[in-house]
Amino acid sequence: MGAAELAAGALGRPGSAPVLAVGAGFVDLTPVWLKDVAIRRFGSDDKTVLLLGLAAGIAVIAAAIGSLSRFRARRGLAGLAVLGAVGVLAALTRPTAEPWDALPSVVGTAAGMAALVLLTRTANPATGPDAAARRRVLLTGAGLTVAAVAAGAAGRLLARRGDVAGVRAGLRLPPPRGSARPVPDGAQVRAPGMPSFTTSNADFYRVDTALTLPQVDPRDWTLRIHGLVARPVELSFADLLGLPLVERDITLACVSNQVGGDLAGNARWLGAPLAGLLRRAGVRAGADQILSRGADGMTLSTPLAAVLDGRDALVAVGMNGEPLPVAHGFPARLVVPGLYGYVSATKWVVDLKVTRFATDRAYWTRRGYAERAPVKTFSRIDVPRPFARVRAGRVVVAGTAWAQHRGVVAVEWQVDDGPWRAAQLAPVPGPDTWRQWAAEWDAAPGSHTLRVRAADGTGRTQPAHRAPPFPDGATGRHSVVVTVV
Ligand SMILES: Nc1nc2c(c(=O)[nH]1)N[C@H]1C(S)=C(S)[C@@H](COP(=O)(O)O)O[C@H]1N2
Ligand SMILES: [Mo]
Repeated sequence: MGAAELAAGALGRPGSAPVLAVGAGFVDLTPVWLKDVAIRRFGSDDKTVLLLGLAAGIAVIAAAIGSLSRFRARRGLAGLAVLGAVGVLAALTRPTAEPWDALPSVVGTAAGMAALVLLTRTANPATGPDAAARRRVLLTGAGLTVAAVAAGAAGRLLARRGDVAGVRAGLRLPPPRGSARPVPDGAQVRAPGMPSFTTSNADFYRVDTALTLPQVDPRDWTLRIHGLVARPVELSFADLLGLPLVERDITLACVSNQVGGDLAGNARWLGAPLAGLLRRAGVRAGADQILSRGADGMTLSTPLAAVLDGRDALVAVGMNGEPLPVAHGFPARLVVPGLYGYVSATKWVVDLKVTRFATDRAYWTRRGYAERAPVKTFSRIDVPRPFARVRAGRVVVAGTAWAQHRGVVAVEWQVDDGPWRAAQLAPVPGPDTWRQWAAEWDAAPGSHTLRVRAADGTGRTQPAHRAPPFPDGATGRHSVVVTVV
């Protein structure tokens, strides 16, 4: 594994290292129910958990190969060859694969075989095993371990040559031509425990399938717009920054978000209006989908009608006054208000194909997720926290609601099975952000259930029916049990 890491680092293709390639293949093969379990249980740590699991699995297999080799080295060599073949297969089947991505697994397998032969030779000298042989095995093993760790570390260091953090830090974005409506005073409900109206880049949720973050240098970046268009367009990053950029507050939400969940964030995005770029390319009749692709090979399908209906769909380059963080799509991503991330928010975007739903399917829609996935009206109680103990008397109940692009027009809350009461709505810059709400509760001692529901700009109230995130977003009302003392 160390030798393979070194090879991957030397190639400048960190994702071709066998552990990462196999992990990425694993992500693609994971059934949606297991993916939802993983996101629910581990959230943004899902990737770490997967890699730790893989490492443990490899350790067990390696131990098995080791004991197989005690009497017949050939069996161990065969075992290693199988492991290597899995690595090669995984590396070559990545959507971004190049033929030489097979190399790290080949190098790793060769190094593993050499190490195994060396160890078995040391263990079984012609004279038969003795105390001296045992000492030699331990020394050889220790030496090989040191070499492996050093190779792995060197590989990681080499891989960092491709990091774009430095380029990003040196980048200056132009100011917006159209600035965002200011966030109104009072958008932030001031109660301890309330999330910030604008989510900082550091706190912004992250959901993607990328085990290694794509390192896309803006100097090499291009965005191609092609397919059912009259004039295909190809933009460099400088071209993009030369367009009139606008700044908008938009709340992004993930379809995997559960009732009461926090897979959503609100940021101020700086970007070029996507509709203008499509008009420049000249969308041809019959098209109804934009199939976008990220540098990670991910594909997303977005209904063309939503992008062209006048909403602020952006090719975003900035997030909260900075270039996009690498984890959030540097140097450019899509943001479309009102649609779940998996049908709109392509990070590291490099390609837009104007096409038809009947012709092309994207990563998640191929796995059964809905093609049309407007964000469902959602409301959440943020304070008090679940199972909090609060003092009887005046208690602040507050939270967050969203119905992007339709807007939240009412939030109601309920204690136990009592009447629904209107909560106070905080002001918002527009219908594309989430909206905070608050109410005052005269709490009587005992255990109580607080419940919330929101209504959107179309007049519809969030349904009580509980549905899981698959295939087009969870429904149900959030409730919190608290103890009043
Ligand atoms: N290239 C790429 N873009 C992607 C994804 C991905 O896996 N790869 N995931 C999508 C999903 S499911 C969501 S919810 C949003 C999340 O954006 P964030 O990580 O910036 O919050 O990105 C979307 N864009
Ligand atoms: Mo998502």
